[in-house]
Amino acid sequence: MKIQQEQVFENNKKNLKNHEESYDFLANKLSKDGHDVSKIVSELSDFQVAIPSWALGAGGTRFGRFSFYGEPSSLEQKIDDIGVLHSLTQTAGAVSLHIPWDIPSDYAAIKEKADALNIKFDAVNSNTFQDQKDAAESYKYGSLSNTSKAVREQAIQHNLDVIKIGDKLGSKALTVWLADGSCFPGQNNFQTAFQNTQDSLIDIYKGLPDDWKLLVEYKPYEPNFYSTVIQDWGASLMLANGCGDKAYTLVDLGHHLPNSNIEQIVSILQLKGKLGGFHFNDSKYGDDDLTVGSIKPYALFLIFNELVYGMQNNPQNPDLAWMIDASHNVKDPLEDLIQSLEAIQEAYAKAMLIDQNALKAAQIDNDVVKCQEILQGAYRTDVRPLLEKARLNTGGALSPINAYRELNVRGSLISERGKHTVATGL
Ligand code: PSV
Ligand code: MN
Ligand code: MN
Repeated sequence: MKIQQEQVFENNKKNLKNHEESYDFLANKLSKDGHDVSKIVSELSDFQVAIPSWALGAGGTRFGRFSFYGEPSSLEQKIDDIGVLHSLTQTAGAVSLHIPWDIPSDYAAIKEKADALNIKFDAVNSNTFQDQKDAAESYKYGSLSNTSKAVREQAIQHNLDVIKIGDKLGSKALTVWLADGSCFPGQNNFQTAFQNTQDSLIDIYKGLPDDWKLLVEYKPYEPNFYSTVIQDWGASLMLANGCGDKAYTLVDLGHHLPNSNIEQIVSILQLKGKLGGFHFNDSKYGDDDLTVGSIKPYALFLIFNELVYGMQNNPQNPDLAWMIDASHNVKDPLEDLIQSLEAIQEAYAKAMLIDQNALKAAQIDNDVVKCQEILQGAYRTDVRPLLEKARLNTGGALSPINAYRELNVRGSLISERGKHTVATGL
């Protein structure tokens, strides 16, 4: 299944007039308010988010999994699906692979396919949270933190292998997320587990090519429910600092205890030049991995406010690796990803409308009411015509969800691949 540019163009026709009217109205108003509208639109067109290979099939819980049919069952098919997303949204120009779920059988062919669809290989993810077939050692009691040297060595070697795989594809970052921790008090010595993890990460870091980054992802709980070795941004930052300049903290929105102030974490990490990457999703309770912006869109906007501020004011912080890390049980995964991409773009566009100078002046005056008015004024603006314009300028669909349905993408995938397919991954 490949969407032709011509199909998108035809599909846009019927909505073009409506779009032009709403865009002109909004652009006029924003220009009068002093915004550089074409700059905002081109920033939106440039903003690309990696799609994780494991989000293309229906998710599941430990209680069950309900297929959406026509799911990709090979890496080639996963790249094809991202091609569909990218044709419609022009925002999904990258893929993030999870190894060993996505080991390419033919590197040249995979690269060629991704190139043809304009898809880059973003951060590669290692997996030491599952035992692999025929592996000598088990990760049941941890990987990089394990008390057994043999287990730690196997996990280190896996990460070095993942770097090699990513290198062949053009990736420039390794993301490490560990399930390591303990389920019961007394099970682990916290200090030993942390020190083992640091030493193991340093060994991995030594194998990192010069132009690569090591992204250390944190998460407070699950699958371990008493303690997790890399539980929060502080632990991640300590470990990154212990490795060196090419190691950074990765923030996954779902990896915080309820009510954590994620925007503040993001802000301070950028100040210290240590925010390396981002996993977008949304949640009500824990690591729910729901569609981005579906539960707390205002929190997402506040995070983007800090990200925009950091991108403008913190040259010490590198460009970020953006990725969606969502998956659930009840939506067509491609529709879910389209909605997530739209929510990310919307939050980004609204954050770009914040008058940073006026906000700074109001902060200095301690005009608390004005500060809130400035933020919420931007948040309440319906920026969707700007997103439409950004997509239109780059050959995307005015309404990706409607186009996806009208072009019967899922139906075509089912007739190509069959009904009972299973995507590799969780
Ligand atoms: C863990 O919950 C996580 O967020 C990590 O990023 C993993 O790599 C990903 O989910 C997929 O399991
Ligand atoms: Mn994640
Ligand atoms: Mn997660």
